[in-house]
Amino acid sequence: MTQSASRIVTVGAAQLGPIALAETRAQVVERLISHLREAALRGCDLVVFPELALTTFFPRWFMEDQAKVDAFFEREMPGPDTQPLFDEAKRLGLAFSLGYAELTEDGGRLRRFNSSILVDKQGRILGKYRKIHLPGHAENEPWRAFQHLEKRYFETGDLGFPVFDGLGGRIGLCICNDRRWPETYRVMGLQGVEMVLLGYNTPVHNPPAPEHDRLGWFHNQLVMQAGAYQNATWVVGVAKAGNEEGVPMIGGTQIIAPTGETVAVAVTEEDELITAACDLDLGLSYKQSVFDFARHREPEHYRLIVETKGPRQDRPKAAE
Ligand code: CDV
Repeated sequence: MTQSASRIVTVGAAQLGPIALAETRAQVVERLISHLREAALRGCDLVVFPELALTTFFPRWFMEDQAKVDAFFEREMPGPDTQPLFDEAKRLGLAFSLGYAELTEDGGRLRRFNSSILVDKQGRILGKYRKIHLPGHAENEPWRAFQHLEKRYFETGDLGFPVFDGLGGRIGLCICNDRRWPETYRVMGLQGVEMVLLGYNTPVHNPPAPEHDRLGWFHNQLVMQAGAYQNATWVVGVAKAGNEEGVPMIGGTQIIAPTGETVAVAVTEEDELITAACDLDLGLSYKQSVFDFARHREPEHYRLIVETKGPRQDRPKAAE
């Protein structure tokens, strides 16, 4: 009997420690390249970098001068500062995903997104995702210890939750706050996703709800493990961690199997690479049994999910 080819993807989850405001793109790219070299030594196929991995997490500051804001954005990808990352990854034969702030011109209009790309081993961009769940607020809220102005600086992503064929499997991208929403994983699950790559910047302190602060690490793990298990997919969650410009952010970078189990986890809040050999077929038995969507889902009863944004006061009538 012929055996099917193995579908092992060795993944490096490349956690970053803090990026200082004063750090240049070239300095940050050097840090990313160090991760690539370590990943190649450890036999990786794919390296996953965090959300907004080229700069400090700038939505923590209220800025009125758009030129100052735009200094955190990339106008081309790769551009002069990021080309060395693409070149080194190609030389090492590594695919990677990278989060960055994207500034693009569309019909004469400037548009800004919190984006992530998947780059194949030949240095070609296989796919792009633009963050859909933008947390925080749009106006200055000086009562906060720090701001979270993603709703001011970015538009809601317009590419849906696409999945891409690559690395012998089906890869999905999402970003940070997206990981808290079951819809994110399910939309990708319905496209047969086998590995979800996501980066995050999650402050320990949540100004509107400080009672959540002690639970940040737990919630991080909870949502990613649930997303993995319920959709029979690998999930690779990668932090930018540590004390960045006075704001402590959680680590907890981890690689989660379709069983829902974490198989590798970072133990620092600094630049740290964790790796795992991920068998893309590990989700198959779940996709064919408890989570055989075609057999067991009942979408007729899930209508509210797409018909309503917030909770409704009027409750749909129960069937007679
Ligand atoms: N970058 C993020 O999206 N951060 C949010 C914080 C603000 C809660 C997160 O969901 O981790």
